[in-house]
Amino acid sequence: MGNMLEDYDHLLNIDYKKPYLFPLAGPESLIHTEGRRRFKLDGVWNFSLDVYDTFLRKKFFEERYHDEEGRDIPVDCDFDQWETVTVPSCWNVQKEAYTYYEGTGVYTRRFQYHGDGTGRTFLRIGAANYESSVWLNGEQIARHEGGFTPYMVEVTGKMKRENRIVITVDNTRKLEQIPSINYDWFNYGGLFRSVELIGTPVRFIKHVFLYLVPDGQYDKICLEAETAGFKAGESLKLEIPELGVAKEFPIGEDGRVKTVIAAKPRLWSCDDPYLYEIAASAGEDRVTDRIGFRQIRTEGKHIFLNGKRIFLKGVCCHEESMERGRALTDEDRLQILRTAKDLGCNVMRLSHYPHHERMAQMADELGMMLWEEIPVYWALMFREEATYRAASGQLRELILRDRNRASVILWGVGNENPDTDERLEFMSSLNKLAKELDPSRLTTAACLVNIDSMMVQDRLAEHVDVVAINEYYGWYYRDYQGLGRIMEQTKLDRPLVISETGADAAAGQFGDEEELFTENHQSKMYRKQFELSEGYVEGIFPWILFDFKSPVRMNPKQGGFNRKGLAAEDKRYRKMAFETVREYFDGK
Ligand code: GCB
Repeated sequence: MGNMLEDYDHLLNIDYKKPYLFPLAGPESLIHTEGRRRFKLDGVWNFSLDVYDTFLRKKFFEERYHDEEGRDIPVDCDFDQWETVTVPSCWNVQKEAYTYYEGTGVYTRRFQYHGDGTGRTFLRIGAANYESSVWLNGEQIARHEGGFTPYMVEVTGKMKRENRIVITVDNTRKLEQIPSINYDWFNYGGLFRSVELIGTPVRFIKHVFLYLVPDGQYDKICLEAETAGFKAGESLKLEIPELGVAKEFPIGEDGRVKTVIAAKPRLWSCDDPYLYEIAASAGEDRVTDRIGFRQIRTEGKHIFLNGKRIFLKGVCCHEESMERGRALTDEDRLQILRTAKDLGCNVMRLSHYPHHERMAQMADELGMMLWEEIPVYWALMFREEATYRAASGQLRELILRDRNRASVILWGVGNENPDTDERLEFMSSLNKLAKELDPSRLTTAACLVNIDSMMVQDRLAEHVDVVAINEYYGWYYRDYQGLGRIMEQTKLDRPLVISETGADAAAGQFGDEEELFTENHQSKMYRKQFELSEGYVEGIFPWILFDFKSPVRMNPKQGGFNRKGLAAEDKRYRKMAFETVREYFDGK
C-alpha cells in the first residue's frame, strides 16, 4: 500500500505543495515602518487565476524560456502576456466571472531597484487573503498565513537592477484557519493592501512603542523600543519636541529599551484628538510617528477615558466597498469615519478582522475611538495547535501594527464562540497575550448569553476587561422582553456593552412597524433596544453601519447581503434607523 501511494504521488504529484511550505513569516518579521523610506510596488501587475495550482506544479516561478542549449521552451506562463490588474485589489470585483472564486491567484510584476547597496531592505505585504507566498527572481522568499495582517521579509542582497516578483494568494476557506470555513461576510481574495520596499540602515530600530503610563497621573510616558545590531550600552534617542523631550537611553543586552519619562502631554480624546510628532534615533537610523496619549481604564462597571466616565456610542463596520471589495481608498475610509461621526459615534468596532492600518491613523486624527479585533469568529478548531498559532500570530501582528494609535482602546479577542473548555483555554490565552503585549488598552470579546437562565453566562467574561454581548431581540428573537430580563438578571463585576444588535431592513422598504425587513421595523427595534438597555450598559454598537455582502444571506429580501445596515451598501442612502440612533446618541 505504502509503495502504491508513493507511485501515485510520483505519477500524479499529489504532494506538489510540499517543497513550497516555506517557513511562515510571522509577527517577528515586522518592523516599525512609519517615517521610513518606502518604495511602493503598487500599481500595474500581471495576474492570473490559478485554479489547478499550475504555477507550482509546473514551477512557473523559474520563468525559463530557454533550455541549457539556448533552445526555446514553449511556455504557458509568459507573465507579461497575462491580464493586468491594479494592486492593491480583490479579484472578486475585477471581473464578474471571478466573483465567487476561491482558490489561488498569481500576481507578478517587474521592477527596477537602484539601491546603493549600503543599508538593508525589507519587503512588506500589507495583507493578502489568506495564505500567500513570495518569489523574488525565481527564489521563494516568504510565506504567510492570515488574511488581514501584514508580514515582512528581508530582501537585502537579493535584488538586482531588474527584478521579477511573484506573489501567490490563496483564499480557500479551511477548517483550521482563523476564521474557519463559515462566517457572515464575503470571502474577498487578493493582494488587497500595499506591497512596498522599506529601507533601513544596517543597524536599525525594530520597534518603538509609546504610551501614557496608565496610573491616572497623566505625567509619565513609557517608552518600549527594540533595536537590531546595536551593542549593550549604545544609546537610543527619543524626541518629542513639543513636550521638550530629547533624551538618550542605553540599549540593554537584549537590544531593548524600556523606560519611563516624565512628561505631561495634552491628552488625546474624541473632542481634542491631539497628536505629537515623535522621533526615535539610534546610530544612523531614525523613525518618526504621530502619537496621541490618553488613558483608558475600567473601574467597577464603568469605563473611563482620561478619568472621565464615558458611554460607548458605537457602531460596527465591515471593511468593504462595492466597487473595490476590501481594497478601500483613503476617501472610502474618510466617508466611513464621517458617516459614523454623523451618527454621533465616539467609537467604532472594526469587525470582524483587522482593517487597514490607515483606518486607525485616520481615527487618531479625527477623534474616533476604535475596537479592533481578530477573526476568532464562531466555531473554530480550538483544540488544534495550528489554529492557536494562527490566532495568536494575527493578534501579535495587529498589536505590533497599531499599538501606537491612541484611537484604539479595545483589543477584541473573539466573537460568539461556543463555551467549551478548549475555547476557554484558547481565548483566555489570547486575552492574556494581548495584556502582556499592551498594558495601555482594554480587552474584550463578544460573549455568550444563556437563553435558559436569561443572563450573560460565559466563563470568558471573567478574563476580559469589558464584557460584550451580541443580542438580536426584536429580530432573531421577536420578543423584546427577553432583553429586559437579561439586563435585569445579569450580574457582572465589570462593564457590559452591547457589541451588536440590529434588524434587517431593505433600503427604501417602508410599512408597518411590525413588518420584518421594513425600515420602520428596524427603527422601532432600535427604540426598544435603547429603552430596555438604559442604565444597564456602558455602550452600544448597532450592527451595522452599512449593508454588506454575505453569501449566507439567502432570503430574496437580502439577496446575498446582510441588510442590517443603518445605511445601504452604496454608503449614501441612510435608512430611518440612522436617525433613530443619531437622536439617541445625541441625548447621551
Ligand atoms: C452576529 C455576528 C455578525 C452577524 C450578525 C447577524 O452575531 O457577530 O457577524 O453578521 O450577528 O447579522 O446575524
